[in-house]
Amino acid sequence: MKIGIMGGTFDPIHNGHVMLGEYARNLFSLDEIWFMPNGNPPHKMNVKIQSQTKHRVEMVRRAIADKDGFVLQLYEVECKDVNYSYLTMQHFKEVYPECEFYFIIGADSLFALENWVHPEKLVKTCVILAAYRDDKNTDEMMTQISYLNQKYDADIRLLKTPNVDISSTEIRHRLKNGLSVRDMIPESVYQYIQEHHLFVDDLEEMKQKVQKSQKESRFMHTLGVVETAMQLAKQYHVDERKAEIAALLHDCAKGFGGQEQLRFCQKYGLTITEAEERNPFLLHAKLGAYLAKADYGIDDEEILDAIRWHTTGRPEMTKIDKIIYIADYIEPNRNQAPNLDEIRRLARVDLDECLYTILKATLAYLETKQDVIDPMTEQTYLYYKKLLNK
Ligand code: DGI
Ligand code: FE
Ligand code: FE
Repeated sequence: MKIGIMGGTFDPIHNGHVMLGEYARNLFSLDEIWFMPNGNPPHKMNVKIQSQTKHRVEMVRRAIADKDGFVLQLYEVECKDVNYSYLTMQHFKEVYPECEFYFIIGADSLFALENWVHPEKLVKTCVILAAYRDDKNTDEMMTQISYLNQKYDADIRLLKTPNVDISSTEIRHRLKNGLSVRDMIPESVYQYIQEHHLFVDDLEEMKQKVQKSQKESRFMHTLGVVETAMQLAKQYHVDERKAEIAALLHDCAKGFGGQEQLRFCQKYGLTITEAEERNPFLLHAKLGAYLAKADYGIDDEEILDAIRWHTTGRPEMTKIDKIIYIADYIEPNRNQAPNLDEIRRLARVDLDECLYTILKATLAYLETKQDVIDPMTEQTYLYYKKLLNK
């Protein structure tokens, strides 16, 4: 058996990797290509590997699932020690003595090979295929290959590949910025990335930033809204990730006092209504939407709207608007409002009924307190009252 080894971080695996495997198999009549995601690559010890090993592995599994002779090799991932190629290959040689191995490397690695750990031991275990793009000058590579072959008594050969200009770094960058990567990765890998929200902005970072901006009790409330909103999103088939972000950021402007909020709104050119002037605390919703975009980099209008309308609501609320509005009211740390048990029950049964009940209770509460009633709260109430024939 002739076996090609394609090691890599595969973060994510892309069409260039798959194609390289195919070229190697065809040009050198290999029986199998082992795709081997690395666990602890020595040269990347300091670099944060972007997606967890589990995801890198699953993406490879999907990318090669329908390719004859392509095999997922988990040896390095399961190996607890740092992965040195010479050790991995010595292991394969020992376990599969009858196999001939072809270790596939890129052009860059060809020029770094001397700095690897024990290159002289590596070359004893396998043929090395140095991939180069056929639009590049080969002289330099040929010189390096002869040099290394002589120095180590190695069998290094050129592996001609077409010019596929794809890199995992660029794919991660494009995904982060919402650009298309569809012709750079297999469809199945794309689906997997979407399903698991890989390579999008790190929510942990966002969470820490919110935490820093809020008092502890407020942050506890925020986490309660996140949890509740995600449950509701799941039940009502709303994108859970969007609900999570909207919930996390819904009170992100709440750390500022009323006067500060007024000043910020003026500074950022946000309109201030009469009700908001009289009770600047109402501004934290629209200021929150502004900051979610400006400070937290959220562009999604559905998320921004859910934040913008979370205090007053609005007529014709979207499902995510409703979920944030309701979660804000019923999250587990809330215990003041009357009738909470009934409202919590309603949330699981009928979003509109629940919404209406909260609006009604809020207006009643504001009236007893003689507090400013934002016309939008009133309008929202009337809209849902009519809609539900109350
Ligand atoms: O920011 P939170 O305290 O988590 O929640 P929120 O943004 O929904 O604010 C809740 C308060 O908002 C609650 O005490 C009712 C009040 N509210 C809702 N509509 C109006 C309102 N307050 C005034 N003054 N006017 C309104 O129209
Ligand atoms: Fe709020
Ligand atoms: Fe809130």
